[in-house]
Amino acid sequence: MKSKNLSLFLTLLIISLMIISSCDKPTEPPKDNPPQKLKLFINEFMASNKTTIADEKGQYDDWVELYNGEDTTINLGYFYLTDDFTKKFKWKIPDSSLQPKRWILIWCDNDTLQGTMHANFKLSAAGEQLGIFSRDGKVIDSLKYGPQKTDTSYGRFPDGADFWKFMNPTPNSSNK
Ligand SMILES: [Ca+2]
Ligand SMILES: [Ca+2]
Repeated sequence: MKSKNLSLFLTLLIISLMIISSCDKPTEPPKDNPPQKLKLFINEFMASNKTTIADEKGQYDDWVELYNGEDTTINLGYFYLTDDFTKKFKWKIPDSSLQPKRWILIWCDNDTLQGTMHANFKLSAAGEQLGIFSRDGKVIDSLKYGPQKTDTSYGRFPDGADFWKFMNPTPNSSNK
């Protein structure tokens, strides 16, 4: 009788410990916070440039302005620019540092031999798409745009904002 009581006691003790230990366990492993989106923006572009700004060869080509909205420098060499979302890695942006709250101009003239910041595609003034992708294929920024006006740019206002409008071009400077 005594040993029976002891075994009952031990059984109850084990069950109690199991319940307590299961209560201590977190119900699921802690999840990582979703990574914050990098503030690297397609900030302004011109798909029909006749007189606004010429490249190193004196050509009035299409251009895209990127903007670093972060407080730290971004190495652009981690990213790709494309006008076709089915080809995320269409053009690798060359290794270069973009300082915080600064801009950089990329010529979209499909003439990569003219310099480092010359992409291998042009922009369609009738409207198309533009995207920045990271090298692991994540979208950093993207937009689809409609028909464009000659020597009028289309950009975010203010820099890096969600709002887009046609504007007087400000290549390499703050959107107005
Ligand atoms: Ca050119
Ligand atoms: Ca600008």
